[in-house]
Amino acid sequence: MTIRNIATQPIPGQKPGTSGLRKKVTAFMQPGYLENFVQSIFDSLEGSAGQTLVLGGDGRFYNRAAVQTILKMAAANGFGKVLVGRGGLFSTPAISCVIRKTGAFGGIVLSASHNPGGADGDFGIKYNIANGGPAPEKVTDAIYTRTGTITAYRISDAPDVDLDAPGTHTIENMTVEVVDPVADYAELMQRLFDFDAIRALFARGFTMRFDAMSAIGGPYAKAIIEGMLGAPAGTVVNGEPLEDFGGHHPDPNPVNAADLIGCMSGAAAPDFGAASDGDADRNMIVGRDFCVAPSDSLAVLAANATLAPGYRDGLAGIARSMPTSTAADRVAAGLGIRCYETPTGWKFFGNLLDAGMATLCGEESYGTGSNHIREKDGLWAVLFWLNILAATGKPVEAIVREHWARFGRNYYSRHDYEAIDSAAADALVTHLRAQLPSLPGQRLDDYMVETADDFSYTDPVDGSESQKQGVRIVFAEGSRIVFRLSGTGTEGATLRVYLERYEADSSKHDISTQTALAGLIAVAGRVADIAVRTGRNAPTVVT
Ligand code: G16
Repeated sequence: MTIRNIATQPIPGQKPGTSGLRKKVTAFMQPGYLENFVQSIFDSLEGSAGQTLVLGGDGRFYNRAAVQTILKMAAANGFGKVLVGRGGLFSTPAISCVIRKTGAFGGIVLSASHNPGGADGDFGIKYNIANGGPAPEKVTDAIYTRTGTITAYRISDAPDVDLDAPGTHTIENMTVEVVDPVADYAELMQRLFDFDAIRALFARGFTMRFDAMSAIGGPYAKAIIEGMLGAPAGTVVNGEPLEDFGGHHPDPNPVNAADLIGCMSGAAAPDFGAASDGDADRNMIVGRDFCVAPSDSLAVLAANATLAPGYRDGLAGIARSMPTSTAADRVAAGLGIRCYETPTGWKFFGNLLDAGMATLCGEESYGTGSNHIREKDGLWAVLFWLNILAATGKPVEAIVREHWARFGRNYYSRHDYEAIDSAAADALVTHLRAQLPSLPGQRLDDYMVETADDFSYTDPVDGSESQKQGVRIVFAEGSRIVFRLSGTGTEGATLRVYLERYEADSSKHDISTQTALAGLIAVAGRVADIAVRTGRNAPTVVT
């Protein structure tokens, strides 16, 4: 085995977005593309010599090849040990769990999350730090800077490791341990939730359908829900991770998980439905004929947290991303705790969790999690719901309706305009920003503008600042419109329009969401001049 220095040149555009570097698989497979980025990660780390790295991905196309390359580069860059999931697999939450449990130096997650897989799909890579969470902006900025000056990368010419053979292997002076990707995570879940009560619930005939969308959530859901909790075989569907996710778009929302939504309707519908995404950090919760909005799910979990053993002592605080509805804020106010509002990107929750300021976190983009790890966690949210269902004996819909009756309902929807022209998207945002000073005090149809700004955030723990995190127009009585451009897409730009209206009166909690928001949708279209600037008369996806 020899370590080789391979000359290379900077490749433009290797800038991490909302969550790591995401590009088309074809971009990643260009000579040196992955290697440049990985070397830039390693060059940006201090004190990694002899340390342990955790490595794995969601099993999408190119996962195995990328794992082999990264193992050889880690050995050439002086790491002491790499813990890699069997088959090169790890869900994102499980990597976070294993980094924390083993005291590893950090981890590399190979995933483009909810983006489609396969040879024509997307690939992604993300570095996680020692707390188990995504690297903060100062680290990702340093990595990006390095990609612009790189001249060589280091790699061993050792043969490939047998990723399907659990146990210890060696590359140069580095140990490679192929581990069970599920075990540590399953053990953690067992400590947080009342597995006896959930087992008893299934034993009483409670039925569930968990759609893993042919992604990495399958092995975890099968081991825990069918294995440890005794749900009948077949409860987990699409449970085998496939390189192209079996053609699924593994983004668990009512549009992409239409099959699950269909199964949750009618007399034969199971009591409870759930889905997770490509890397198993997102979740969707469904009752019979009833979808739970992610922002509501966060609020319900927070309001019922003490039913789960891991949260029996209550919550220190709640955190949500800025575009997420303010339903959680109302629960926090009721509990007398703080609700923090952060920019979009799970990495912004890390400091609040580390400092013990927040216990639960959540986002409108089907992400929920807590201080048990430093990533959002799809199966965790599903188990939390199961724990609540077991403890209360009530159906999903009743739990949400009772929540609305107590706290009011935040009608909420996100409209995405995908793959629009990037220049047009930038111009739309510029047009919005130009209006900000004149909007407060204006009446837009039925809505009086209270404040309008481009969200900026000062991290209360380390004082770091993040500017231009989304244009928000806040109206009287708790209605909001937020506009931002996605940081995870790989084609053109995606405009996200987030719409929210608060309704305290429980006799008005039965309106369909799009009808309840129709007035705000019209205002958003006009203020941002969406149809003219994007050339689209309707959003691509409405969730
Ligand atoms: C990532 C981030 C989330 C964010 C989501 C969508 O999730 O961790 O915080 O909400 O992307 O971001 P954007 O609106 O910029 O596309 P994931 O599941 O894709 O890793």
